[in-house]
Amino acid sequence: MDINQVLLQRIKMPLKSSFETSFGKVTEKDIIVVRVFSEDKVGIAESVAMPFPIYNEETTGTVWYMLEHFLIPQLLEKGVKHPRDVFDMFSYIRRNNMAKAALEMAVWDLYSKQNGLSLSAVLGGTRKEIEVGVSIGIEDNIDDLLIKVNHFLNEGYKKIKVKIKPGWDIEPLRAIRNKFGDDIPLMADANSAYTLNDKALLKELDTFNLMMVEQPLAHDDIIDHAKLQAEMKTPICLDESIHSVEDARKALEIEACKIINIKIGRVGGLTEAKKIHDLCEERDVPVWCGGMLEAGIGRAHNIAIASLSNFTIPGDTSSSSRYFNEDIIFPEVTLSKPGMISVPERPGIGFDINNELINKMIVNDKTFTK
Ligand code: OSB
Ligand code: MG
Repeated sequence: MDINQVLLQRIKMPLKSSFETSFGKVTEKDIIVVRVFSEDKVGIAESVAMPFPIYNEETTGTVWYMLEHFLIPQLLEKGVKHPRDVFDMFSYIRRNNMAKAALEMAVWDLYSKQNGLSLSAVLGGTRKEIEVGVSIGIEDNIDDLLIKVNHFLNEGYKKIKVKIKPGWDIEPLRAIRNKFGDDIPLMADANSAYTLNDKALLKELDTFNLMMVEQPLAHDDIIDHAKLQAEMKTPICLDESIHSVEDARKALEIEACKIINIKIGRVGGLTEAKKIHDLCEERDVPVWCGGMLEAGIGRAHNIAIASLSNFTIPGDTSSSSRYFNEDIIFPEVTLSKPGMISVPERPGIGFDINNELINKMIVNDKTFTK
């Protein structure tokens, strides 16, 4: 593929409002924009790690370190024939999936552009439009939460996901059901805030007709999730526990979940994300594309993977305006109709880059050449 240069730009982007989960609060987006250059084309991606190691073990800083010291030198030295080779090339390096993914996703975009095809087409996507939902953080009070739910339902979002934690679980869910009825598509994400000692409370979630409960138990567990799933009617969806297609296979084998949230960064890139998608499709297990509060470039990659056939549940990819006053792509991600985003048909990710805005927000950059 003739990759001769890589550019990293670390940028800090203001979020419209802070986003709180059971593990903490994010107040700004701290990302690395990765560009891989060949003779006449540029592939692009953004890192999804958080600034602190609270969702997984990675941070924006560790992603930069891994890219600079291990991943980029190797890619420039060895080169690849196809983007799927990137994952294999890095497989001897343990974990650091978000760092690997940031580079691999840029190579996929480059490959699509070199072949004049959309990223969706190159990945085997079949949808022209994807169904999307929205994720709502832990709010200060129930009234604020209900205002947000109302707002996003009016925009047509097809899934309302609310963050829960001990002390903010039954009450907010009950308030939403009381106000908006039993039919709105609702789910809860606990980000590992509970243990099996909370079984009685978790079983009470069965009374809310939720689409699923996401990652109720430990981030590194599948055994207790299997025990819980055996006693709960509500499907469990795993997020944090699944880092690879092998993790997915094992979780499904012991029935630790009935649904998988696929995040490209968490699993080390688009190649592995597609493998998990394919495995789940074979086994009739639905998947959806999770979010990491991505800026536009990350959203574009999510839209491409979510166009694959087994992404049958609306994902977390909302419009750019959900989190940002101004996004780093043109056009920004918007809903093509209520609750839908259209999949771009142009080559690569299908969006242009707002370099002027990126340049205003750079805190560090570095060019690597062969
Ligand atoms: O658990 O899905 C999660 C954001 C940051 C880290 C973890 C998660 C989330 C979200 C946000 O739920 C989803 C989005 O991008 O809108
Ligand atoms: Mg989650």
